[in-house]
Amino acid sequence: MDSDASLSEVDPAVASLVARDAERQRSFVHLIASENFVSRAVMEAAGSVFTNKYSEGYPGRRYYEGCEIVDEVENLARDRAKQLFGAEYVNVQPHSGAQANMGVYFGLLEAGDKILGMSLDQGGHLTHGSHVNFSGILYNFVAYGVDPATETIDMDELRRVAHAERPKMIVAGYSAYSRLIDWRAFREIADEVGALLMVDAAHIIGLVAGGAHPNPVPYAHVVTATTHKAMRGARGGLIMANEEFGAALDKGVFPNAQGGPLNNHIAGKAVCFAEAATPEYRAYAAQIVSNADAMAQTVMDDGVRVVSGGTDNHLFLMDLRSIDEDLTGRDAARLLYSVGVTINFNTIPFDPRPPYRASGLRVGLPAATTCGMKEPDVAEVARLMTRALREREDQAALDTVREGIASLAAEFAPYPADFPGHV
Ligand code: DSN
Repeated sequence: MDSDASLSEVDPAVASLVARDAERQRSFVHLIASENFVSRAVMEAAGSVFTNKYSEGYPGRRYYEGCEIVDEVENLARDRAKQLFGAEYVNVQPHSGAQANMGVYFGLLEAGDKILGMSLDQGGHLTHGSHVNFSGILYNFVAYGVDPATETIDMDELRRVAHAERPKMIVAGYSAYSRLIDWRAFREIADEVGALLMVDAAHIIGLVAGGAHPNPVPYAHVVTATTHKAMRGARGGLIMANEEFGAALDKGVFPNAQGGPLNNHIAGKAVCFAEAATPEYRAYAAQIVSNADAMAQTVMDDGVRVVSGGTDNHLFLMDLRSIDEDLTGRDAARLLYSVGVTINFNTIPFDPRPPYRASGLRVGLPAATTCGMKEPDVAEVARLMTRALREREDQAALDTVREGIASLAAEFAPYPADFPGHV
């Protein structure tokens, strides 16, 4: 093997796919709430020689020799996260948010235990009890949702369900919920029924790191998160808790849920925790929230219904039925992709349509904000999007929208044109 040869020399097919996706990333306006653009520093760490090392176990207790340096990088990542979020215990080994949640359930619960979680169609996550996911297969999930009138969590109803069901765990934290969450109230309810409170903060952890959303760590027994959404780090998961749960959570992740950690990604997590501790990142987190609010206000001014009437965080949900009863989320997302916007369709609370068609679009601002967009820019994107959706039969209108989006994408590109897409 010629280990010095470049990707394009060794494998032109893969090199060309990387280049094409780099070009796709540069050419669109990106509004998928869970995506972002990492720094070159994060990409270098995630693409580093740490990918070569096996290290089952934890720092100081490994099943392989030669782990003294990965011990240092894992300790560095853990210490930085502890400092950033005020956590006593941190586990940076989960490969993803789903694996982090699996590690918690395996570590703190028995199969068959009852858990209260928000249903997927109202804003929850696959790993909060969906019947097609390990969580719904192995555990006895009882679903809670949002209030039909306010489309926000009704804490009185949650308390009633918790007292009636007496779950072992309550899961808070969502994938498509645009309002602040009252962590203290959740903890009070959990304490009243003797349940553990798990907060899945995957979507909002970057806002928490930047001081733009209340921190769940002081209230929850355990917090899970991902590092690649608004957090803007290498792909992966994270668990935080008080020290008393540390041994059980360590075991829940390894050996219960996973084998060898992805040390290159742990290095990339360490870098993003350092980046998130800077004043620039705090400004970034505040700008995400401000951009989301500006964009939601603009689409509402344009006559589009936004679930719960707005947003306090990085995302919001558009109810497409307010544009046209027959317009599905899937068709709207495809149309917007054709004019240069990446976005995902999503169910809205009490959606009459199934998830693969859905009646909503989930609009997220972390990636566009990384690209430097401010309130007037995202308002312009919002106007172009609603125009495309309303005038979707009019080719000339769609061409005008496409030109407008292309010009914004060029002005606010995530990486320079000569950026190779890998390092
Ligand atoms: N798939 C992620 C999201 O888009 O929210 C959650 O895992």
